[in-house]
Amino acid sequence: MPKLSNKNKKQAIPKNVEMSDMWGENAGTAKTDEHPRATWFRESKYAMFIHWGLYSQAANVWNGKNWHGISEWLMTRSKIPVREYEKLAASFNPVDFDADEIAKLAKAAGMKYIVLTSKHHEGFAMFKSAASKFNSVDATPFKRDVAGELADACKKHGLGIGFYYSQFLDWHEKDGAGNNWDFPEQRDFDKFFQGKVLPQVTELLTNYGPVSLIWFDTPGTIPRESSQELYELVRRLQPECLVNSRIGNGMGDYSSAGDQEIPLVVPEGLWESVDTHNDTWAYSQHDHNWKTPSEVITRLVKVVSLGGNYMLNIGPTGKGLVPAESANILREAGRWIKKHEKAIYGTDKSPIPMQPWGAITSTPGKLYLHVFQWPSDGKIYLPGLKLSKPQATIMGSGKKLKLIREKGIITVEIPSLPPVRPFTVIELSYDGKIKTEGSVRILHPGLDNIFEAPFAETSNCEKAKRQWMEKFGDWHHAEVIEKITTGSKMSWNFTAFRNSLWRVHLEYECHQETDESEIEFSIGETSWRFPVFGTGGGISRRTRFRREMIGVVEVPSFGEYILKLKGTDVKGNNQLIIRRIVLESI
Ligand code: H79
Repeated sequence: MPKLSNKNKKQAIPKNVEMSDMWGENAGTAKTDEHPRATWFRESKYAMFIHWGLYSQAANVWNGKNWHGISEWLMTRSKIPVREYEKLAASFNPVDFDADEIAKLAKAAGMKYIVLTSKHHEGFAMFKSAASKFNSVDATPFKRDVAGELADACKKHGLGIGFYYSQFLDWHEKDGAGNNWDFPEQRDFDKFFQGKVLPQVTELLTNYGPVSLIWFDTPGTIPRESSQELYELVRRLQPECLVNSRIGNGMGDYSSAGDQEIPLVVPEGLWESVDTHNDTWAYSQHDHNWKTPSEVITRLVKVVSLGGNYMLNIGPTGKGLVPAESANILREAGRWIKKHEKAIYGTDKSPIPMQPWGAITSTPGKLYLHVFQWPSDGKIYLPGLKLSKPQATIMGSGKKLKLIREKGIITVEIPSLPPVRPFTVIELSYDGKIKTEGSVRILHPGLDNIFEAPFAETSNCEKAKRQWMEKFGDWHHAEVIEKITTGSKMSWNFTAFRNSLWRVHLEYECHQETDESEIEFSIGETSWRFPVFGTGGGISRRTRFRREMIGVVEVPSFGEYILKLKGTDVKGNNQLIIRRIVLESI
């Protein structure tokens, strides 16, 4: 064990650990763009997360009962006693595990680094550890060092390697946080921290060559001194190793968004989104809800267009195999990514927010237009941008596209059908520097035009984030406007090209006591009032947005407009939240 600089007071963690900081989101976090590995991180864009441990063998079934949701939490859900859980180790023999195959899969998928759960909350180390015999070498018939094999395979294939390490929750240890069914008594967190966490993190950073990053998780109520000590340990052992924000207490070199969260607005500093492929991180026998290749690509590109990295998870089985559907989907997405690598790796964020047709990535002198919705009017508009000598081609074929200026807005003329499936990317070159000016939102004919909460101007109400679970531990996130009362105002500016007709939908959640509250909608001279209805939210604690049609509006002619919503008679106390308004082309 290393000599520790900080003096450590005994830290008692309360019996019922309140997860006050699940994801380190209370952090000030991660503004170190000067980190030695910052450029590598920023350019990599796409990574593989692997959740693999004893829970993979149980596959979300215990004593014949199926659990749904995140399967690495099985031990707490079934309140499995430590002694019984340890039997999973005694039969853990994933003979099909092949680190080389997994590295090859990551390569084929287009991923640049791999992060393995070296120890999840269950407390089992997937590496040889002198600090705890509860590890893949000493406690199993398998007797292999998974972290080591994967680190070697990554090195061989030119991939980065990172280790997930759960530094606060540890259900195997009396003094780790979280296990109240075996260990109801007061715990001595620092004893666990000094005796297991620091030594194991030391092992990870000593025995496997250069480690690209350490991915801590679920800081909960970890003491500030512990986060600090951990951070200093990493810095000392491997100065180039990146640390994510879930180390807790506002520390870390980059920030991880919430589980499965893809933000709408560019976060500060270096950042990433982490995502499940289905609705669990670790393998579950009965979860087949895979994101399709198109969804994987869309989510990756959205994140990259906001300047972040996308880390997508796989959950190998108890035998060490990646589920075939998951692997095939990743490879399929990878084929598209390979053809469009210039539009992804090493790119920077978009100069304007998401457009109705898709998202933009950029490099100096180029914009890459990733078209998710192919417009039926044969045009892609680029509102708010001024470019000198722009030229457009289709990525792949190099076919030139005509560019025109329509009412001062750069417009790309596109063929009637997308030439590349599932998505076509248009490469737009220009001279000199990009300039942004004027409205970045235009009503795009033939498409759904979405007015999202974070882009509204508001008064007497507030922008906020909501998160909830669908299946257990399967997080969903929404950005909304809350604290809406009588007199609240929300507005969005936009440009319209010509006379056009739109169906208006409102996506909101409204509790029963606020049922039949009244809101006013207006665009230009047109306005009307409409009721909102209880959506049933709050009963199951899951947010249940409802997308309700509220009318049809005519936008008279070319010009600048403001879409406004106003609370005219809102009952209840903060019981209505608005997520977005959608103008659907008629
Ligand atoms: O490793 C994956 C998850 O197991 C881990 N993060 C990802 C990357 C994770 N651990 N905890 N959490 C995510 C969030 C914890 C949420 C909680 Fe709960 C809400 C803990 C207590 C209430 C969900 C519901 C878990 C237990 C009950």
